[in-house]
Amino acid sequence: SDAEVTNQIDIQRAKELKGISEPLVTHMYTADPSAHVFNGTLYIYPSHDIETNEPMNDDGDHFAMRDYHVFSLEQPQGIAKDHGVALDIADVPWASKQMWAPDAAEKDGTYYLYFPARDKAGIFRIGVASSQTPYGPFVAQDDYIQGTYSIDPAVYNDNGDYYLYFGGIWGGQLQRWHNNELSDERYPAENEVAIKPRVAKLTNDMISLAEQVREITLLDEQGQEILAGDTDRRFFEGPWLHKYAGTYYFSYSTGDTHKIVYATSDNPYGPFTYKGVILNPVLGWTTHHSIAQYQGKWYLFYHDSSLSGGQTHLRSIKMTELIHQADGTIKTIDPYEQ
Ligand code: FUB
Repeated sequence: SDAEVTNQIDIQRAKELKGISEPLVTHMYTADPSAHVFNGTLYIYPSHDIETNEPMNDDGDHFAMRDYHVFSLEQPQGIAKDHGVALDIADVPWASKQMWAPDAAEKDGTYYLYFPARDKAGIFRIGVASSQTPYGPFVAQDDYIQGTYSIDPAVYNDNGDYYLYFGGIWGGQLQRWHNNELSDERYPAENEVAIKPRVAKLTNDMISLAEQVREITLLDEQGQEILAGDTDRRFFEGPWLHKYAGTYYFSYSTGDTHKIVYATSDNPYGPFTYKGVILNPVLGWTTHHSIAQYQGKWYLFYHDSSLSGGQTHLRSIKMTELIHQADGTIKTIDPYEQ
């Protein structure tokens, strides 16, 4: 499969390439870093990668994670403090396996951890857990958030309105959802509009959807919707939203073309117009990021598989400065020195 081939190539490349930044955590494998600044401290909410006997396949069965740890940093690139287990799958009544990329949000002094996992029927759903501290431990709701599906939640706080972005194709199962109903697996043809990422506003209590899940339209520079065959630009997984100078930036992974790209809009629901590449491919099949401002500078949080010698399911989180240029575009980052 594509996953295996990429992994074999990467083991060779891992020995040769020098990263522009070092792993923030080295005593365990971590991935999918969602970063937020709470009370002046930088917190990172990553996946916790583990060794597994599961087969490596295009559904991502080899990503068999079972818990989350939260990390905090007192300065950029500083030592990441491990706050221990924040949530274990054994304490999530509805979940069966695969605790994938999480995110967190704060409201009125309570912290919420949003996370995907397969339910007992094997369908990915998004759950929520809460804590009185940013680092947990978090207590999960008994059931997943009704109306959610697929993976990779990212919550954006727009002056007190909280938007839940989510979705991922292939292993993330978005191709099984049509008009918010679970159905057969259907991919569009290459010349049809690509599968769209999703968004819904959260209720005031942060644990339910306040509206029907909406699809997010992604346009190219000519105002045409991005097509399924445009694999360098179409949405694959890992949505993230940030705002800069009044503009909403929607960024995501292109999956099998291994890039982090972005599109902009004047509305958090979109439509978003494609602008360019934020991060060139990293070692390992997956690429997954977040963007946050800390101590006056913007940073990209990302992962690669350099520490594990290129093993695709054993990743390490990193951070590097992200530059918004004068015209609002983001400077493309190459993760390895030339
Ligand atoms: O970490 C498991 C999955 O791999 C994430 O949910 C995806 O975004 C990809 O990084």
